[in-house]
Amino acid sequence: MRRSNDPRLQRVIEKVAARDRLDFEDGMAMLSTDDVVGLGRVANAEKERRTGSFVGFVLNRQINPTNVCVLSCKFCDFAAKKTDEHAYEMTLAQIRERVQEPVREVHVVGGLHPEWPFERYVEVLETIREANPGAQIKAYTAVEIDFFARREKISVEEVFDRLQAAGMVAMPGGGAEVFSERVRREMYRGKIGHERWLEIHEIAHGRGIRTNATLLYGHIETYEERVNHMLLLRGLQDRTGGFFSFIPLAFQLGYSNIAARPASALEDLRTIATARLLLDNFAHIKAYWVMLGAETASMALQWGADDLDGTIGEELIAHAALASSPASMTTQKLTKMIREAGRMPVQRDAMYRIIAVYPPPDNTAHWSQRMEIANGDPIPLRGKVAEPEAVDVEQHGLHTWELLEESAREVRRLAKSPTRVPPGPEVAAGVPLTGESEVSATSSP
Ligand code: V47
Repeated sequence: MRRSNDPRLQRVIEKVAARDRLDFEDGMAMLSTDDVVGLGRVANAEKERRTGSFVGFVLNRQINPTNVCVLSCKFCDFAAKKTDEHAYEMTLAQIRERVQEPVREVHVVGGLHPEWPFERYVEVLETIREANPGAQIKAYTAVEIDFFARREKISVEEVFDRLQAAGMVAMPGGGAEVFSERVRREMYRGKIGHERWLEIHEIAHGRGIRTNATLLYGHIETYEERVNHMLLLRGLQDRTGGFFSFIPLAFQLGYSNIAARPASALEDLRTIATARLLLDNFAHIKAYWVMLGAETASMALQWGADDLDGTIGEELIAHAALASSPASMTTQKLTKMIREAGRMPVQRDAMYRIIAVYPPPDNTAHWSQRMEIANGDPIPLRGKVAEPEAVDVEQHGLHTWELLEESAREVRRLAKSPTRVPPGPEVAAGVPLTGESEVSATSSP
């Protein structure tokens, strides 16, 4: 590994080479280094050691059943009070309609409605499961779980019993914000603190529910608070191993007047790379394109990230805060972003199982010069999830994340053989999906 002119980063490089665990000081050195390229080189090497050249994405939909919320977090432009003009409550029929497309994952998160009984939140999951039995439901943040338990005067375990019975299989990582009492008091006083957030995830892990973790950065938090946040997550992961992925969420300014300007692309890349190296027990680091924007998210795939999240359908939280990214992506756009970063796209499910790999086609033109991609028009994918040129990894026993260079070579070899995903209504991994509609692009509102 090349030497860095920054002596503190050089120490990190040597520790990573010796496989010594990084500490608080190393976290601070990474977040504050001017040698962003040197930092990216180490984080990238670590990413490649774990997942080779592969980068994951999922065909998913985000459902935000209501924005009505008892909380008044200063940073949140999504939440509304019941009488606000922009307040909304989705009906179960609307939810049913929104999840009928052939997706692998439905991500559910919304407001803490003062009048909705817990049963209503349970019905949301039942409706999704009934409408699309092939989709895996990743539902409700620790903040919502705590709200349900307090509202119903039942334990967190009982909340999980009901949600799991209704179809929940994984939990998203939202609501973590920054693990700092100072920031909580200043920005989201009414919301649970980090101890309760970690406790709820620990209970989930104890029940075999896998979860994610987020960090909201780029507002009033300090570098010390960011590093502490990551170290607290690492501590829980040491005990449970229940986290799938870490997702740094770049703060969108919206109407909040909290920060003068959004985090720069360099700041985003430093944060992603720091997470990859400090969170040595997290399998995946997600570059969430909705908050980062497509360009920075693509670059993050060379700075330690190995996942882009998904197609989404219609994103409301960041877009309420004026995010300039599109509200959804097609498979074509996601695979283009991944390929432009020199990576091989891997379609995964909500449980991070690999469904299909998209090897490079026999085409020497650069991705951005290929017309059908440059135009960004979706190629219709009626009723199927994997494109015909994807390799059916299940068929070849490659559905594992131990995808190092050898398996990348194997995928390239298979790509030249005739055993591709057959076109048709079934998806590669054999789980039947309902719905016939196109996986289409939606531009931002
Ligand atoms: O909890 C709210 C954050 C989160 C803003 O687990 C904001 O796979 C930036 O958690 N700017 C919801 N962020 C989104 C989330 C998530 C997203 C993608 C994948 C997963 C996963 C989880 O968004 C909230 C809050 O922390 N948020 N407002 C804002 N203005």
